[in-house]
Amino acid sequence: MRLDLLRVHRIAMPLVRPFRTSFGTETERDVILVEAVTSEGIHGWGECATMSWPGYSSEYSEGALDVMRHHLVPALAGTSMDPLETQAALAPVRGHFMAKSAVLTAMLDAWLRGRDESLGTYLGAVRAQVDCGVSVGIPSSMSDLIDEVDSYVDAGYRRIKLKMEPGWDLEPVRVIRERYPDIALQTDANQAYTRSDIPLLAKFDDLNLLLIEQPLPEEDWYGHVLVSRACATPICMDESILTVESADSAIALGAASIINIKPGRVGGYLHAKAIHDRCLELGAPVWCGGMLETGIGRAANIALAALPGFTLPGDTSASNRYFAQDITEPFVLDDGRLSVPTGPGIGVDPLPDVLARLTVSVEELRVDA
Ligand code: SMG
Ligand code: MG
Repeated sequence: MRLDLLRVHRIAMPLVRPFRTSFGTETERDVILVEAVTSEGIHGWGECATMSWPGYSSEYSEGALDVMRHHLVPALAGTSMDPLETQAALAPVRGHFMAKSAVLTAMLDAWLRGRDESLGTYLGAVRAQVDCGVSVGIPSSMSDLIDEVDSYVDAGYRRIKLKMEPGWDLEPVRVIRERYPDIALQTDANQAYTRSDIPLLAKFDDLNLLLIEQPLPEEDWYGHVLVSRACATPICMDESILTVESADSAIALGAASIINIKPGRVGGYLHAKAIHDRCLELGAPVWCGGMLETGIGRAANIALAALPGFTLPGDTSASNRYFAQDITEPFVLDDGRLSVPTGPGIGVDPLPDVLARLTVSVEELRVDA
C-alpha cells in the first residue's frame, strides 16, 4: 500500500460558546482535516491541532498548511505507509509538530484500516471507556463561571479545569472549590505567570487541586522547578513538553510531576505513546490534553487516553461541549466517560453532508512516487 495523495480540508466550526484563555479567545475552530488516500483507495483521517493564529504555541493553521505543502508532503516521496517509516521521513523537518501529527495520523489511520485494526488496539488501550474532564474558559463574570461549571457537573464530568490568568485566579478557583468541596479540580494558566508570582501560586495549596498546569512560559524550566518547590500542589507541564526527552527532563529536574500529553503538540500518536511509556516507567501520571478537536481528533485522543498511564481524566469532553453539530457522529458522555472507538483505524468518519456544509476549501497535495 502506498500513499497516493493527501487531501487537505479547511473547515469552519462555530463553537457553542467563546473559549477564552490567558492568550486569547476562540469563537470558531479553524480546522484542518487531512485525508490520506492510498493506492488501494483506503481513506484515513487526521486533524491538525493548530488554531488560526499562534497564541497557544508558535504553530498556526496557515503555517501548518505551508509546511505540509512545501516540506512534509515532498518528504513522503518514496516511503511506505509503515508508521515508523513515515515518522522517520518527516523527522528531518524541525518542529511543526501539529502539522506532522495531522499528516502522520491520516496515514496511520489509513494503514490501520488496511489491516482492520483499531487505533486503540494498536496503541495498547487497556480500557473501553475513558474518564472525561472539561476545560472551562475565562468567563465574563463569576455568575457565568458558576452557571457553566454547574452545567458540566450536572452533565457528569469527572474533573473540572479552570483557565486562569493574572486577575482571574485565586478567587474564582476558591468560589468553585467552596461550591464543590469534593470535585476533582485543576487550573491552567497557559504560561501567563512569571517567577515573581510564585507566592501567589503557593496560595492554591489551600484549595486541594489535582494540579496547576503550565504556570510559566514554556522555556522557563528553572522557573517551573522553583514553582514546584514552592507549591505542594503538583505542577503539570503542557506547552513545554514536545518530546520524550523533554518529559524525562521535566520529571528528572523536578519542573513538573505530571505531564499533559497532546498528540498534536508532540508530533503524533507514536510520540505521544512514547512519552506515555516513559512517564509510566518513571511513575509520573499523564493525561490527555485537548485542542478543541472535532470528532476526528477526539476519536484518536480517546484511544490514546485508554492507555494504562493515563490515570487522570483528560480534556476529552463530549462533542456538545464544543459544537452544536460535530463533523462525525457525536461523542456523548456516559456517566462522565466516553467510549473508545472500536472500528478500524480511528473508528469514525466525517459525515459527508456536514463536511460539505462546513468546508471552506479543499486542496490536493500529490505525493511523487
Ligand atoms: O479541547 O477541551 C479542549 C480544550 C482544552 O484547555 C484546553 N486546551 O492549554 O490545555 C490547554 C488548552 C489549549 C486550547 S487552545 C485554544
Ligand atoms: Mg494547557
